[in-house]
This record gives sequence, structure tokens and C-alpha cells, in this order.
Amino acid sequence: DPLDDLPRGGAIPLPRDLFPGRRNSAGLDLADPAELMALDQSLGNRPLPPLPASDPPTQAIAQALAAFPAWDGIGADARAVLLERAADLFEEHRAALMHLAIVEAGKTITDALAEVREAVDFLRFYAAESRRLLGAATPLPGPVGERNLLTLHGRGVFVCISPWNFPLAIFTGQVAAALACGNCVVAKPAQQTPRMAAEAVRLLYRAGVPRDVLHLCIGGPDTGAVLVEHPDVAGVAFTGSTATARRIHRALAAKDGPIVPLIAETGGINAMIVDSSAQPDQVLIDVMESAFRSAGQRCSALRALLIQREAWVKLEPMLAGALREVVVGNPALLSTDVGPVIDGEAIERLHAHARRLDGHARLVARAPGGEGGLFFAPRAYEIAELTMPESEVFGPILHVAPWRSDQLDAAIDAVNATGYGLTLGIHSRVDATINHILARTRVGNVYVNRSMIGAVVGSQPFGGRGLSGTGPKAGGPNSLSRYATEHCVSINTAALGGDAALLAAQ
Ligand code: UN1
Repeated sequence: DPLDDLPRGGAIPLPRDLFPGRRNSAGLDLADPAELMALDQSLGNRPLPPLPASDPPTQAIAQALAAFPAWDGIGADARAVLLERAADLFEEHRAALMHLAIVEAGKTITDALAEVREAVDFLRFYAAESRRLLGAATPLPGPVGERNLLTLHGRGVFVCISPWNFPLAIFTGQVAAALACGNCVVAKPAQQTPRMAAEAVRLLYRAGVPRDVLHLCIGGPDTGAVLVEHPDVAGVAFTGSTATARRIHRALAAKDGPIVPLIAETGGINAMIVDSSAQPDQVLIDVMESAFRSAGQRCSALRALLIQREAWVKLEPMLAGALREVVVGNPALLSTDVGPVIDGEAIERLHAHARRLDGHARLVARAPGGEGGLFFAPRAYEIAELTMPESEVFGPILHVAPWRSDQLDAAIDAVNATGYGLTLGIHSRVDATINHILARTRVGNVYVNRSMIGAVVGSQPFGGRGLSGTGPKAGGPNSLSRYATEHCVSINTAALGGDAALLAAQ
């Protein structure tokens, strides 16, 4: 193997796109390319449109509650038609939505496009799911002389609290799931990205979702607390940190009145386990994309590469070479791989974490270039112990922990010890090893010999367990189960004559 001759720490130039598909996005009709190009390096002067209007929380809940019976009553098909119309409008307004994703969230063009696509996918998928699950009563077998019918309905007012890292896709996914089931929605997007949410809501209204059925409340944790603690709220969907999910859980538990479900999708400390049989080129591409795409600001992102020493000797110079080719900069340029992180707090946290690592870990390589403003150069550190990071570091810092050939189980134990269970990557060409790891780990999404980000709606339902969330996963066949409430009608058909009773039940 020619790689064996390379000195440790050398750098091999990467022969292909770091994030495949990037150049395919050329020629996009963006809303205002001149404005995008004007983004300055520090992004201190992002040309942001004014803040959208916000509904007062208590009034929003009252109006949503009043609108609920009619919205729930129009039926799944009528609602699905509106969501599908919204999907068409999102596609039509793709350029404006991408523009906002770039200027408000610092997304690269590739990520901005993926964001719009995922939102459209959620709208269409949940529309189809609601037809499947809520479209007609499900007859269930029963004793002779009885008929049993199971139906699903909205719960009432659903509060949806979404994060800044998928300001359109996750916002739209939560709202679409809740609306599809017949709930009215009060949505609180992340404080950093209200404009994207407002644009989504505007398009949903244009598609025909009634004004009273969907409300947007812009604000921080205080606004979230008012919504969650309100006695008229029937369900909460939340994506964000594990700590905030706990606070919401406590607030819901402390309320008098109905028991309110929480659908929480939270953090992860995600590992990729690589053995010496893995294919190095594939590992490299998947590590680069999983750890550094979107500036590592995905809860699915790779944080810790646990790699057998023999494989690491080959991969290290490749990883170093690839990192040195990463272009960090203006997200509005197609040549950019990694844009800015979300805000000043994020950048400070990353620098603090890097300073801690500088003390006890070896820097393998980092992307070139200055680090003004909100830019943070992606980097990898080799750590001596076979351990996982202690906390979720939400950015482009990769921990690499090499293991000896007798330490596969120690690597698995380290992954399990985090208590999180969101994503896991496995790279191996030995089926027994893959099955061994699968049998001993419990995470929501396992990716074998591929990248561990970018779950596809409808194909790869996304979400974790343990400290990573409650489920059900987003974009899967069970997603709507907790947004809806089940209703079972059991009829004594013998008592009144079968047909009459059956009609009465429908
Ligand atoms: C998140 O980052 O908050 O698979 C979750 C993926 C995305 C992750 C979304 N669906 O990369």
C-alpha cells in the first residue's frame, strides 16, 4: 500500500470534493446574489431583514384553542391538501428561503438547498402519513356481535419549539406533523433564526392554513416557558439541548390538568468505530462530511473517531491533507466548504474547548486561514486515552482516539458510557465485527460504511434514545403517533342492528 510509506503526520491532498454534490448547486437562481456577496468576512454586518411580527403567547394559545374543533373536524385529507400546497410554495420560493438560510443562519449554499429540500420532504411526507393514519377508521377484530373502530385525532394546541441549526427543516417538520394530525400550533423558533420561521409560516398561510390555526411566537426561554406552562397546551414538540428538554419535562409534570406528552429530540455525543479492515478512502470522505459539514453544527455530527491503530496510521495523513484543503469563509460562495458558526457564544465555547484540548491532546491538523468573527477552522485532535468527549461540543472539532486490536469492546463501552444514543458510524468490511457492534450498542441511527449525517425523510427516520430524546423519530412511519390521540369506539352491533350502529359510529 503506497500510503504505508508516508511518514506519520504527512499530508495527502484530497483528490475530490470534500462534500460531494457541492458543485452541482451551481447556477442557482438566488434572490439577490449581490447582497449575498456583500457578506463580510466577520459576518458582523449581515444584511438581515427586519424581525418578523410575533403573536403574544397567551393570545396565540387562546385563538388556537378556539380554532381547534374546526381544524380537527375538517379531516386528514383536507389538511394534507394544504400541506402539499405549502410544499409547492416552498419549492417555488426556494431562492428566497435559501437566501435567508445563508444570511440568517450562515448556511453554505449546499446546506441551504438541503434545508429547503428537507422542509419540502417533511410537508409531503406528513401529508401522506396523515392520509394513511388518520384518513379512515381502522377496523379491529373483536368478539362476535361487536365492532371496534380505531381513529386518530388531534390533541388540541401543540407547542413546537425548534432549534437554529435547522431553522427551516426542523421548524417545518414539527409544525407539519402537528398540523397534519389536526392540532393547532403555537410555534417558537430559536431566537437566532426567527426570519426563516416567519417565512415558512407566511407560506403555510398562503397555502390556506387558517391564521388562527398556526401562530408564531418569537422569543427566548421566557417565551418558551410561558407556552409550555400554559394549562391549555395539549402537547409539546421540542428539538434542542438535553438540559432544556429536562426543564420542559419538569414544567409539564408540575402542571395541573391533563397529562401532556413531550416529543423531545436532543443532543448526542456521536462516535464512529473504525476497524483495520475499513476502506480508507471511504472512511476519509465519511469522516470529513460527518464531522465538519455544516461546521459540525448538527446533533447527528461525528464527534469522536474511535479507530483501530493500524487504520489510523493510514488515515491520519489523509485526514491531515483533507483538513488543509477545507475552505472556511463566506457561505454565499460556492467555493466555501464551511461557513460561520451561529453566534458569539458558540465561537467562544469552541475556542474554550480547543484551548482545553491544546493542553492534553495532539493537534492532528486544522483548516488553514484566519479565524475572525464567527469563523472557526475545523480541526482534529488525537487523544491518548480511549475515551469519549465529556460533553457535546457543537462545532467542527473532531476527537480521535486510536485503539489496540484487543480493545474493540473497550471502544463500545466508551460509546455506551456517554448515556446518549443518537447516531453511530461503523466502518468495517467484516460482517462479524459490524454485527458485534450493532448487538452491543443502542443508538437511534446507525450508519454502516457511510456518512452519519443527512438522514433522509421517509427512508431514514431520525432520532435517538437515552439522553438523546424520547422518540418517535422524525420522518418515519411512527412519527405522527404521539402528535395524535387515539380513539377507540366499540359497538354492540347486535343490540341495535348492525348497519345502523355502524353508520352512527362513522
Ligand atoms: C439536529 O441536528 O438537530 O441527519 C437534528 C441529520 C439531521 C440532523 C437533525 N436530520 O443530519
